[in-house]
Amino acid sequence: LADPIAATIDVASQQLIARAQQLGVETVFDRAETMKPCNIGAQGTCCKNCGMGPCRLPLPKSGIEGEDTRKGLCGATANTIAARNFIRMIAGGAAAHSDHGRGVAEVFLTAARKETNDYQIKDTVKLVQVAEALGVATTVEVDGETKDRDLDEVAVEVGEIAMAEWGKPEGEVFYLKRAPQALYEKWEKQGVRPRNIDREIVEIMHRTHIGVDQDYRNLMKQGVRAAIGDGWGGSMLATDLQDILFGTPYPLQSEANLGVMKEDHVNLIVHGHEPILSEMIVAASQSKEMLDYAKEKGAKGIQLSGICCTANEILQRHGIPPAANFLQQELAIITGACDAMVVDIQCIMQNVANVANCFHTKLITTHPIAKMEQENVIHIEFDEHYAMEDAKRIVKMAIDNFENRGAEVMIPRQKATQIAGFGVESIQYHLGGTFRGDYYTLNDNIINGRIRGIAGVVGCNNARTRHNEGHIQVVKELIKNDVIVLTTGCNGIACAMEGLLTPEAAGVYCGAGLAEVCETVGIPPVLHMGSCVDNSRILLAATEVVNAGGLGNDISELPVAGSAPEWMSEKAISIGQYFVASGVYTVFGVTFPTTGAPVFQDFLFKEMEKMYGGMWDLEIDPIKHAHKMIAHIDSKRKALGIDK
Ligand code: NFS
Repeated sequence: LADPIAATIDVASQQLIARAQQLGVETVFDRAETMKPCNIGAQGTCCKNCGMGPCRLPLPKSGIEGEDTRKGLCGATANTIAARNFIRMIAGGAAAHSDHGRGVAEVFLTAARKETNDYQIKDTVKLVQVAEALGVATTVEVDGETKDRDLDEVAVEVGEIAMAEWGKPEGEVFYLKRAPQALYEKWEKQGVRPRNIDREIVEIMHRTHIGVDQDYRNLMKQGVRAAIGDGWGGSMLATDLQDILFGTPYPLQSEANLGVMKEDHVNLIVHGHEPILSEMIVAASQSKEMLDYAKEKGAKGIQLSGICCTANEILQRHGIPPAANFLQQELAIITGACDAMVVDIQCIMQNVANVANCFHTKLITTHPIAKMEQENVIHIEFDEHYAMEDAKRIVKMAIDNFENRGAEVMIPRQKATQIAGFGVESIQYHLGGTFRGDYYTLNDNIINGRIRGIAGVVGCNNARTRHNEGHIQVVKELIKNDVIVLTTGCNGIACAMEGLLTPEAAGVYCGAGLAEVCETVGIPPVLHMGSCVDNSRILLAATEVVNAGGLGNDISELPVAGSAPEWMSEKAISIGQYFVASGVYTVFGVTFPTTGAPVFQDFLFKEMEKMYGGMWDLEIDPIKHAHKMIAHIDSKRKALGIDK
């Protein structure tokens, strides 16, 4: 069994891991003790792309002396195998983000065509911005006069053009042109501009089939192209269309951690990634009809909370608190107070079904592409045409289950206050110039050195390392050294639980320069930018910093760095790669899936910088991890001539 204290830094989680062990319920933390990863697979040098294998090419303990003669049956080298595996991970991650985006685009089009009453176009300012970025006209000439076009018409056209981004037969992804000109030109020169979102993912599957692409540089060229199609395509469209449908987030107050659950309330938890369903659940759970019904059933109210990126979506738009990040999903059920957990897609552990089976919790899958084999799982397929009806059915199921709770409820007390909901627009509001309406104040504070640089710290939890420890140590070390942090995903939830997402955290944890800026404008030193598809917000914020002037012509010239201290998903690899290809030095913690192919790894860690200005790195120690980022930030400051 796992040692609860060694498994996580979070006290609430420690209590619930111990609780699970008392009750004989197994969790991911225990499994991480009993099953260790395969050494060859972890190095990235196991090839199972055909039936002659798996061919296993581990790096000898003593390293390679002289020529590397390792080969698979077909002759594939360690470099080829690791590169194929790596870009298949990019394909998996890019597909996940982009297919989520496609789902949003479909609902968007349904709403634009007014085929549903449950979804409407909410943010027309963003609609016009997105229309312009997609080449949709927003004005018309009438009798020689320029007039605004009817927004309903614009919305339908935006929906149709957006949908085509996944599979259009010619041209390139529209949003590439939103990048700084110098970056766009780099992509052009390297031949990595994605033609459409789906094609680049399909081409990865083709090129990694046996006997196709056997040059790691050429394989990576395709990996980069698909990753750009994710960050500057599928993910960015997901964010934009979600903002138009559900509202662009603005800073708001909420809480985080398992202590947000309430014993005398119906606890309904939404887990997964798409806000399509969870937006409706928010509305349903706040409706008078459902609240009355909950009271009728003996509850004081309905406490909705979230896990993983669905949590971040409804946090940033409605202030609904996240109860947990990735590694705490089983623990939310072990409280004994989770009346229903509703899941859609991505990052849902199959074991939640086994845990739910030990309690009264109803586990409900909702997406046609994400079901579970266990018999206790209920499937309610969500249909956007009957969105509210479906949502009410789910909320009602949670309410009906309230009375079935066992006696043994244990909700930890721990929760923290947080301010979330930052984005390109709100950073402009808080850190823009009064008259200029751009990122002037932010740039000015970077130039004068109060803010040393900007870090994007994002990503998952990984059961192979102590839960949240890497996240918190990296972020604290950065802000201590005056680096402002932009966060998304499970890092955002970890920072919230630790109390880092409050303006008051500035005085406690920050260096003097960053503390002064945060206190003056009243923002936290760590700005929560949303879910993992919202990393696209970080790309656009970086572009705004370039456009505001004084810090070079490209993202690669900025004093910025990226990090995923506890990554585990394929999505993280795709995100890392589009940050690298956008010019950002990006450090991962825990492990890296190419260590068995040193030449290929060198290509990612060193040579890539010459091509894109950004490169990968691996640093397991969180403090060294942060200092590698700071050293990079300092080198960029020096190159800009702003080091004092
Ligand atoms: Ni991101 Fe979100 Fe968390 Fe990792 Fe999973 S929830 S999309 S993949 S585990 S950060």
